[in-house]
Amino acid sequence: KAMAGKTPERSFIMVKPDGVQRGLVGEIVKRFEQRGYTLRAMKMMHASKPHLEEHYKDLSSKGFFKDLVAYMNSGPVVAMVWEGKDAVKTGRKMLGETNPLASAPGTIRGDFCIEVGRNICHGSDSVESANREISLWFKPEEIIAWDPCIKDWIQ
Ligand code: 3AN
Repeated sequence: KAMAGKTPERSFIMVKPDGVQRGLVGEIVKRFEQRGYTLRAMKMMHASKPHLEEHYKDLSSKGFFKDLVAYMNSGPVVAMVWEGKDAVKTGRKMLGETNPLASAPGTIRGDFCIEVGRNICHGSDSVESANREISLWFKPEEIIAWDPCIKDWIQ
């Protein structure tokens, strides 16, 4: 098996409030499933402003920070942990660029949005961020160990 002996990488992927309101949860989940990633955790929640400020603390000096937190607090999000080979970098590729106008067609943002402040999804930008974000959004017992046998075919 390709994965034998290796700890598979995990990324924190989130459908933002606009993605939830536009009915794109299934579309985003579908793309990670069909690419071959394994879903380890998923929950819908209406995140508090302090929680979102912690999530985006690296951006706290930016002019758009307050609007970003208000947007993310405007409705429920769907938080997920996806696992598999190169999950962080490939997850970002699947999402597209931060600015949807720079995102290639075929990416999630390149197919579904045009506005940087309404870019429908989030993906961790490094393995370190992924670990930090996963422990911010999920308790250890919410991350489910299971073994989809299909991974023998796709990983
Ligand atoms: P990404 O979401 O691609 O990791 P970050 O972490 O730089 O990008 O930005 C986090 C979020 O902040 C973006 N998803 C977007 O919603 C918002 N954002 C980033 N840059 C801008 C900007 N120039 N104007 C408004 N919002 C922005």
